[in-house]
Amino acid sequence: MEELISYIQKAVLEISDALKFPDTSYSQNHNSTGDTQLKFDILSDEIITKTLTQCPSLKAIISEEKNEILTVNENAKYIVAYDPLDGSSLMDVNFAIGSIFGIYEQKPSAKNLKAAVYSMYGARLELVICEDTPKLYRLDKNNQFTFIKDLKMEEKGKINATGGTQKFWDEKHSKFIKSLFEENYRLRYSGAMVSDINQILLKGGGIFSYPATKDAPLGKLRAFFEVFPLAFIVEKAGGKTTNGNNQSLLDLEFDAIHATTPCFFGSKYEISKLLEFYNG
Ligand code: P6P
Repeated sequence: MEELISYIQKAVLEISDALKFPDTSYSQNHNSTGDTQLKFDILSDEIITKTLTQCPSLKAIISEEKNEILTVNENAKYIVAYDPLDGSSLMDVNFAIGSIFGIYEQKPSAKNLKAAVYSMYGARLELVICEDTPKLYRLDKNNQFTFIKDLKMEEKGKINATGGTQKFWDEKHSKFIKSLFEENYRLRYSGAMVSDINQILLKGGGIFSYPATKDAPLGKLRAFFEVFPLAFIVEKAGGKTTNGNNQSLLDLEFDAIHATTPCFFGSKYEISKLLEFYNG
């Protein structure tokens, strides 16, 4: 596992360097989810693929930017599912964005998730690496990742990150979101899931929601390389997750590698409150 994580660090460093002078234009291509690909989406996917395929313990790759699973070494142990540049549509406004990695043993399934990693390409380059405990690292002056602290979610927070187009929310979701604002929660939503959940983790609490909506009844966010890795990290930090009905996003099973799901990540108080609104 440590060897594979060191290859992820190498890829993240190369993406971070390339982001200093990026081409922010769009390609002519679309990914499996129908998103028009930025040239930098394709470049970051190429950087990760080129780097990770050098790792002897890599069995296969699942990527937001690849239609199919890419088998590398049938006899190796780990499958890595990644979003090479989550929030890439915000590159043109210079918002913080990141790469998300889920590391699965033998088979891509939430119960086989053994580690999750995400990077934050912001004012500083940071990494959160989670096997048993989410650990924050920061790139130092010697170009080394230095451990900063363990991440822990409090019982309750103040941040409300409200995804999805509001006019397409159903009534119970609108009532839930309104109830948090009536408790003085603050709206903190950038449009990059990894950055919005990173803020909730580092501020110690709150909720990120991307519900089923009339225009996305199965949700928008992808299970294997967005939802499961971040749910793994939030739960290891002491938070809770749900799809609006169950007790954990990590109980969900999907076959399609680009499957999406409604998803909620947060402190215990906010998730319990959501489940009351969602299930009467
Ligand atoms: P909306 C970015 O494209 C992304 O996949 C997530 O990072 C983000 O949370 C979501 O889509 C934003 O979607 O519909 O709010 O613009």
